[in-house]
Amino acid sequence: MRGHSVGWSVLAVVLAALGGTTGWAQETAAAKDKTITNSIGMKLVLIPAGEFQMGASENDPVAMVGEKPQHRVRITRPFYLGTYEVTQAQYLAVMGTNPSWYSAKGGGSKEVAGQSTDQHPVEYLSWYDALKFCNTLSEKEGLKPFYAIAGDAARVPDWSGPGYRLPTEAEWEYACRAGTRTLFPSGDDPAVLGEYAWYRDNAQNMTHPVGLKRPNALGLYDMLGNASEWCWDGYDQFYYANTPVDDPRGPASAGGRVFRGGSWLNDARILRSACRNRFASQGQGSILGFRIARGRAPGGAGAGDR
Ligand SMILES: [Ca+2]
Repeated sequence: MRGHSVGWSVLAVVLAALGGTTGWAQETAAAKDKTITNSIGMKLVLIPAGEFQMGASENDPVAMVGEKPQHRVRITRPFYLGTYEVTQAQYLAVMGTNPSWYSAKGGGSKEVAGQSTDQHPVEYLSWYDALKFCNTLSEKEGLKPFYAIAGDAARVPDWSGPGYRLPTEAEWEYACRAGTRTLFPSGDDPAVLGEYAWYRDNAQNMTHPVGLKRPNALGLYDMLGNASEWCWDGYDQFYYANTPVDDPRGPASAGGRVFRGGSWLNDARILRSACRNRFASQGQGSILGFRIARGRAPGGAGAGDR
């Protein structure tokens, strides 16, 4: 898998070689902080704070009602986001199970016969399963679990907590766009999507190992396509008309949870950066996985980094 982490490591070495002054040392530290690798080898990229135009523009002819109005959103705190979708091997390492449809024991075993699916995205897991993965991984690393889960209720006691979590829908779109305002992070032309994404035109009806396509400008792979990705937020198609500017986290109550990015199943229309989708929080699907996020401790990398 290609990765920005390699680039940053090289940069850090170069800076270290040139170093000696405080300025260089600080820059070296800053470069190293751009990616972190956690206890099970998951890489996360630092996403800087900033603002963007969320949602589809009025000129987008295929946008759905829930994608408008386009509106200004500020992400007020930097955060880390998984470089890749959570893989089947990582999910198995943390949870002891692999629910994936496209695995040797899954319903889609014929499609992936004869190949290891360790590096494929985990899928066929509910939104609650994704939250539980985050909490279990936090506990393994000695971090306070981010979510309080009781039966069908899940809440966030402290949004500044250090534990692993799902990105919010706004964080996801902000990271996906990586400064772009076009239909896709690669521009408006769907003809080049195959370089960046596994989707209907090239995926042959199944998931693929993460990280084989080109990343976006932030070094994030498979944001579009491969597995769709659960986000924290509940879905309300009218939410964009009343959303807060700063760090929106979805409506207080809603039917279903948001997932983003489109998948191996979908055509280019569903892979647009603005496209929203939803599914029951207890639902599972062979198109639907996730990537993890976590907060950034003041003055340094994520607390408890190793
Ligand atoms: Ca994806």
